Amino acid sequence: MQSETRKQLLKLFTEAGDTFLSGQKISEQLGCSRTAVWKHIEDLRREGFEVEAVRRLGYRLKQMPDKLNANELQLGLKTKRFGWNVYDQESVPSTQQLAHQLAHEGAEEGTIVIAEEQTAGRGRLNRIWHSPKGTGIWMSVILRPSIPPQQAPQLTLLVAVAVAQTIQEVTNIVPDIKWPNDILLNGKKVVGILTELQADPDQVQAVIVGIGINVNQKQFPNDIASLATSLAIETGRTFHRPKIVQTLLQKLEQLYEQYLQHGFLPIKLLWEAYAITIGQQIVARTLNGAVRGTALGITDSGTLKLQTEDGAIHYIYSADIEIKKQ
Ligand code: BT5
Repeated sequence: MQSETRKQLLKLFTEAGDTFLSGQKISEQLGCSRTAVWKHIEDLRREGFEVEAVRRLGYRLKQMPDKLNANELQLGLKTKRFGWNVYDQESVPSTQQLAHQLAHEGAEEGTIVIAEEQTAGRGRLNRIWHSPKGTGIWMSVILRPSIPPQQAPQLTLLVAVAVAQTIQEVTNIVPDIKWPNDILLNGKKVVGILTELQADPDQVQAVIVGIGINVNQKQFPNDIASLATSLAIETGRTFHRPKIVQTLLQKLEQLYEQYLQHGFLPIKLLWEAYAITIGQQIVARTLNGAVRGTALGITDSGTLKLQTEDGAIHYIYSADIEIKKQ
């Protein structure tokens, strides 16, 4: 099917929502014969769209395919800039790697790289991020804020808020954020966020934000089975991934605009509402060793403030946090 006709037909269906569209009406709108309409609908079905046909009423779109490609992601997308430049891939080593390359080549802000599968998905410190095919959201977003590199950790927290709001909206469960980059449901990790920079000493050129969301997995490999969970495991439902990406891009764009206009403070307040780390006894494992104490909060730049038993205050820029049972 020609992509323009396809686009028009999908637009008609999405605008109609639950209402049936008659074959006559579609053929008028598309300027083609009833037989051509029927062929276009068969094409959509072959692509995985579920189109219901009822005699005398016509057609309506019941279900879109759960595919993370530009067509599905942009249909009904409500953002201004985020997600309008999409690199959709079936399989990549890591969406971060491709996004870095695109950012170097000048890709615009809001460009996303998204894949059905990552064969070398990574976390912080090159740890492995399990990214099996067709079940999760493995995505990198390119941002170009005019900020000094020291402020970039704020963006990890901003993204965490956007993802937490998204999960809350689609599941009705309020997730927890564990500083700096984990999102948990029932104490298990459902999302990981990886923020990487391309920067000069005093100016960020691009921030590559990697977001991994476990959506429809029913189980995990042994090494992470006790730590990881998915939206499906927690709710007993399966989710339509393109819809989640659309919601996320919208929240992300809103928060990012707010951040550029008003700074980190409003984001910090939102972040604190989801944070489980604050006020807890924690162990922060940094590259320079472990520090044990009470997490007092985060500073206005997103750094974790920790007080050890002797009363000393430590500022933690990057660490793995273990929350101690009280
Ligand atoms: C993170 O690292 O949590 C950041 C993960 C970012 C993944 C995204 S996916 C799109 C983009 N492309 C990439 O290649 N990466 C980004 P960290 O805090 O270091 O946590 C890593 C640890 O989480 C691992 O050592 C495992 O213990 C655990 N883990 C691995 N895969 C997981 C999964 N699918 N779900 C939950 N936990 C997982």
